[in-house]
Amino acid sequence: MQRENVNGPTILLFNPISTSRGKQRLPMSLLAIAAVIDHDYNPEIIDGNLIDDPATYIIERAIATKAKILGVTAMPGPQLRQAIEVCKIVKARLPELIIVWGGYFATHHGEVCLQSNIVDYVIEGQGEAPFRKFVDTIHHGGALSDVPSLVWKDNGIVRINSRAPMVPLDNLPLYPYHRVNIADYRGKSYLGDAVLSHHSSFGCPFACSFCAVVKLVNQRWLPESPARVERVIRMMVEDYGADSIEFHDMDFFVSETRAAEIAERLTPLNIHWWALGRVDTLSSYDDTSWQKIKNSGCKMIFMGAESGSPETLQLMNKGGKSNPEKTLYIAERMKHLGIVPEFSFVMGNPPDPIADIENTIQFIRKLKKINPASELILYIYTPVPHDRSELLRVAETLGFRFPQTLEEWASPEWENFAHRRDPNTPFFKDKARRKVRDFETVINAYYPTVTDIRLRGPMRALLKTLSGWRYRLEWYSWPYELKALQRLIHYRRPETMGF
Ligand code: B12
Ligand code: SF4
Repeated sequence: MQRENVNGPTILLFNPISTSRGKQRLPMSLLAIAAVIDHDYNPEIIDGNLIDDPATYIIERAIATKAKILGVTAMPGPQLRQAIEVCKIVKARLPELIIVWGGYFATHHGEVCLQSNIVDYVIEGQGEAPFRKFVDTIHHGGALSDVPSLVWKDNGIVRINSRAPMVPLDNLPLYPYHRVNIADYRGKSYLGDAVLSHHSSFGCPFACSFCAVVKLVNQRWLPESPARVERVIRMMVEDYGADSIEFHDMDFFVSETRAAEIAERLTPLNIHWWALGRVDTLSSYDDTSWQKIKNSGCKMIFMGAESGSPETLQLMNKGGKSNPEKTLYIAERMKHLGIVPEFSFVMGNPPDPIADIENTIQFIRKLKKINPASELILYIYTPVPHDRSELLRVAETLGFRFPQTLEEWASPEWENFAHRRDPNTPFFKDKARRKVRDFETVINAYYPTVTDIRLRGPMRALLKTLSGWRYRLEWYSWPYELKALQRLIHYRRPETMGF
């Protein structure tokens, strides 16, 4: 993580802890902003996933390098908790060090960040161009009012500068991978023994009511060209020893021509890969594209199925041509192709969460019958700031409010909220929560996940047998015996991936 200060002033960049040791992914948010300052400054990436006491380390490095700026990325949840804890300590010890936050949480809750007095500035949305301008302004002078996308305090008043125009990804420099130790980020999974990650497009053209991406990118989608994707992945394979790639794009498959060309270019690399897409987009892909995708080593695709009800999909503003029939169709199609579909559902939507859950449970049973290998990720509706969300409007009518301070965000209750599994919203009661979790326990036992690399044959069979009567009778309540067994086996369920 430490490098000689050869290029000019050091800028410290902090990625707070986001997962358990050994499962950390490349800190792409920071690599992206480091890329645009790499030549003229000396970005130093500090990863809370790799060190025990990041606050002390940051203070030491700031003193040693005389850094003026600490950039921090944060998603809601445990990553936010560490961001707050660490910045509090650092601010108290080094009040002159400028702390700037960016990423999902800061973009959604910029004013709350600034009111905390531990965050000096926030950069909203796509970070590269505004961050470069901000860093230059701090080091070489200029007006903060000229830094686009900046949220700042002007004599105590919070100002939000207009957003910077988004920059196409091919016009931005490649990530400076030499700023991290790649071996720290090569992990094992269902895909392979040396998995690295890449983000081959930024944004998404849709505006689903529950989705955090909308405020970040305002329905823009910026794809890397297939040639550049090939260049990066080739480097990961040939120089950094990857045998598989997770594409973390919000919506990898928006363009069929691009996806098919990327697939063709990846085929000679002999890797496995995984990416996220929409059910309706993928349903319209033709056989030739699917064959190319299959041949290139695609093993699994994550899709937001969201609901078994067309009315709820409409309330979610799922857009495009989404409907539950297409989910069933794509599950069948992927069975024949031998690519595992991973479906996420957003359950417990207002105004009638219990009816919504019941409906989606019935739909999931149908889906599993068609393709038992389908992975399931069951989320509970968790509001996000969103100007056009009908769901958020209904939730607010029912009493929902976001926290107004960083302290409140750091509380266990709001940390749970961020995990989207136990959000404790006013319209979502214990009964509904138990219903989802009990169903999940039974269905995960009845159809143990095929991607679990630690779950062996006899254990799969035992789980299936023990859960069989429950599944057949649709009796999901109090599945204590299954919970105990699952704890004992301790298998990796897909929802722990973090999407
Ligand atoms: C990789 C990833 C992870 C990784 C960890 C990443 C890390 N930083 O260590 C793992 C798998 C561990 C993970 C876990 C979780 N994640 Co996550 N994750 C992602 C994912 C897929 C990609 C993030 C990424 O690297 N993007 C690539 C970079 C280049 O883009 P970016 O982050 O947006 O960064 C740009 C700007 O935001 C900005 N920027 C970002 N940081 C900074 C900092 C500064 C200083 C500046 C100036 C600018 C800036 O500039 C960058 C370049 O333009 C996103 C979805 C997505 N595709 O974005 C979800 C996402 C961020 N995760 C999400 C969630 C909910 C989680 C979990 C809470 C899931 C769960 N249910 O448990 C967990 C918990 C994490 C924790 N412990 O706190 C949500 C956040 C929702 C929200 N309300 O904000 C997202 C949006 C997924 C989704 N569609 O809902 N995640
Ligand atoms: S849920 Fe998926 S399709 Fe909808 S806005 Fe978010 S990233 Fe786009």
